[in-house]
Amino acid sequence: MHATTLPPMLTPEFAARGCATLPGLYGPEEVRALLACIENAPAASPNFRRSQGVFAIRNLLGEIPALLPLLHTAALRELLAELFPTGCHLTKAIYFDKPAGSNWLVAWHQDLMINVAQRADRPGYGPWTAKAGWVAVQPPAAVLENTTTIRLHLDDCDATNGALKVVPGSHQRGVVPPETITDFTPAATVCPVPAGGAMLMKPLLLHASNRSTSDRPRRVIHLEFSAEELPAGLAWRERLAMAAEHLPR
Ligand SMILES: O=C(O)CCC(=O)C(=O)O
Repeated sequence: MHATTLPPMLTPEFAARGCATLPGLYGPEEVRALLACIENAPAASPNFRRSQGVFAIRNLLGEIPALLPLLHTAALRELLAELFPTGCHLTKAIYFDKPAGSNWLVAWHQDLMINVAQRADRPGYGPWTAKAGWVAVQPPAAVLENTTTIRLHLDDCDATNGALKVVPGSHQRGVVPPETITDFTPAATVCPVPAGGAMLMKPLLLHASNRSTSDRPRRVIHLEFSAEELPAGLAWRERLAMAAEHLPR
């Protein structure tokens, strides 16, 4: 088991910038085990989506439950305890493989929508979308502010193979109207992350990623955690308690 402690400056840096890089959250053996588990999964469901530019698995832990004990290491538990002292739950998990030379680019945006089990109109919730059986809604900003994304990198990642570009501090600007995003992007910076490392990110942080010009893949497990509870009648579609029994002995 590989364990790491949180650098003391990570929490204030993360709060101010809306992102932080944590190298070495997982060790090389742990990364190999995660990759093997994904590669050996039967890719039968429509949640496995392969195109020329990207291979994505939605509802990752629902599709491949064997990943959970591999992901939920003591190092992750320690990190979550630091980020969410009163506890949290997982609200979303996706796998993204941006293969070598991929043309897939992601335009500047904030992560404004959450996936819920079903529509239930509640004050502050909207707009709604429903696509291919997935219902999503924009929650009040407080829900997004109390959510943290942990992007676990399974390959060394830099500007050539699709490292995220972000605008540090933009998570403090609320929902940014799309037509004003270009006012912010001159301050953008690239976030390289070594294999086994994690990028922490607030959903309201403006982010984007380029096409790959590399011969290396960029495989990422994207996990979202929140301490918020949704109002009665609404539930995160992938909600998963981070229970102690998932921890390795
Ligand atoms: O992985 C990427 O390159 C972009 C993903 C992204 O922007 C997102 O999940 O919101």
